[in-house]
Amino acid sequence: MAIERTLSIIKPDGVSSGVIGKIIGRFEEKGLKPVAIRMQHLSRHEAEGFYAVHKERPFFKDLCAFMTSGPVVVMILEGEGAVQKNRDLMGATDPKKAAPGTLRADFAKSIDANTVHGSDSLENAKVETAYFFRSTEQFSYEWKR
Ligand code: IDP
Ligand code: MG
Repeated sequence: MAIERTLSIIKPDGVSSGVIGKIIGRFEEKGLKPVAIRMQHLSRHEAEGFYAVHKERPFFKDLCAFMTSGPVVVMILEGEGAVQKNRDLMGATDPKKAAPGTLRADFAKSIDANTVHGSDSLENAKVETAYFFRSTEQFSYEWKR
């Protein structure tokens, strides 16, 4: 499988409940390496731009309000099949439906406060990683391979 890059966000609930380290630990255990990372309090403009694909959905306003309610951790994860691997580790959008052992089953409180974001396709991963990080902010493990 190809080496991919995907965007992960630890949402405000994950940050405030003190599980940043546990979440990143799970990624690293499964071979997803952070190659860019930053803590940031999103502005409304930044959140609305990021979630623009959902702007017609009924939950858009609440989603943007939640995502700007406190700091988040944005990061790029690199690894074999990183896009799908990250989605598998996250679990279903609604934590009540997320499989046991997934991040959302273990840490999320509700469908709004569902702890993590992950790109849902390689195409979206390219757009989303570029939304938050310039190429000069992305580390490369090339020299180790
Ligand atoms: P995903 O995060 O699992 O990819 P999306 O469908 O892309 O799910 O939705 C983006 C985010 O919007 C979700 O993570 C969740 O926080 C929120 N969301 C999605 N559907 C609902 C809903 O029906 N009610 C409230 N919030 C929702
Ligand atoms: Mg999504």
